[in-house]
Amino acid sequence: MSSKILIIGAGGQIGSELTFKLRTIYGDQNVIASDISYRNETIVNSGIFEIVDAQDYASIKICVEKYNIDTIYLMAAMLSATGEKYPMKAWDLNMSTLFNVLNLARAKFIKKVFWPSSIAVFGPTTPVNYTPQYTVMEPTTVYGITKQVGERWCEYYFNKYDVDVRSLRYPGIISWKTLPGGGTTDYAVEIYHEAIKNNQYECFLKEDTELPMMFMDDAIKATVDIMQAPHTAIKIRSSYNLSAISFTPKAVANSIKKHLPEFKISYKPDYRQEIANSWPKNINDSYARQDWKWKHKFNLDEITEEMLTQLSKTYK
Ligand code: AKB
Repeated sequence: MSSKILIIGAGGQIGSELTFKLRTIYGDQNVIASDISYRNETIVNSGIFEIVDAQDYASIKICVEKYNIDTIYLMAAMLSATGEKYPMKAWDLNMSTLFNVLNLARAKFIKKVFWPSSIAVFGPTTPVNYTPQYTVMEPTTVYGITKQVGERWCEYYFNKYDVDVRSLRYPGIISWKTLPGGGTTDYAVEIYHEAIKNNQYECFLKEDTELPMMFMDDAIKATVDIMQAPHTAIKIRSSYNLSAISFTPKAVANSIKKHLPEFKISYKPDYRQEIANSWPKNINDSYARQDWKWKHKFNLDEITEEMLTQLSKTYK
C-alpha cells in the first residue's frame, strides 16, 4: 500500500490532523504537507512542508513532480460563514482548486483524489430529519453551492475521465488541536475553549439549533477508510452522506456542565442562524455504512470529556 501523498490546506482544522494521521500510516517521508502560507507553525515544523497555491495549477504540479505524488487530499476551502461575506472569492477558491486537482488526475500526474463535501449541499427544501443520500438539494449558501457543483464535477470526472475521486459530506467537526475558521458549526469548538478559559460562552446560534456533528478522530477515520477502500467498493462518486451524532448548543452546554457546574451559556444569534436553519438536523449515511463499512465511535459526552481534558492542558 505505498503512496506518496500531498495534503493541500494542511494548516487547517482537518488538514493538520489528517497530516499527522497519514504520516503514522504511510511514513513521514511519504506525506507532504502544504498550504498557501506558514499560518500553522506546528504543521510547518512537523515534517516536509511546501508552500503551494492551489488556485495555481502550476504551483501544485511543481510539488507533485518534485515528490512523485500519486494522491492529493484537497482540504483548502472557504467555509459557509466566511463565504457569505466574500461570495465571489469563495466561488473562485473552492472551484478553481477542485478543477486544478481533478485536471492533474485527468492528465495522469496523480492517481487518486480526496475532496471534502459538506452537509451544506443541502438546503431549506431538503428533508431535515434523517436526510437521505439522494434527495432535494437546493443550497442557499455560496459554500453549499460550490460543494454541490463540486460533487457533480467529481462524478463527471469519474465517469468521463476515469478519475479516482472520493468524497465525504462532512458534518461539523469538533477538535482541540487546530481551530476551525469561518464555519457555521464553529460554535461547537469555540464553546469548549471558552468553557475552559472563561467558564462562559455567548453562542451565535439559538439554543435549540440541532445540527449534524462529529469528533475529529471519527472524521479522520472516515477519510482514511474511504481512501483505503477497494476501488469497486466506492459506488458513489459524487459524495457520501456521513454521520455520527447530532446536537443543539443547549445539549453541549449541559454536557459541559457535568464537568464544570458553574459554566454559563447565553445566546445571541447572528447571520449564521439562517445558514444553520437551512441545513439538516441529522443525516442518513447508510450507503457509507454499507459500501465501505463506516462506523462512528464518539458520542457527545465522550467528545466533551476529551475536549475539556485536552484544552485544560493547552490553557494551563
Ligand atoms: C461549516 O460550518 O461551514 C462547515 C461545514 C459544515 O461544512 N463546518
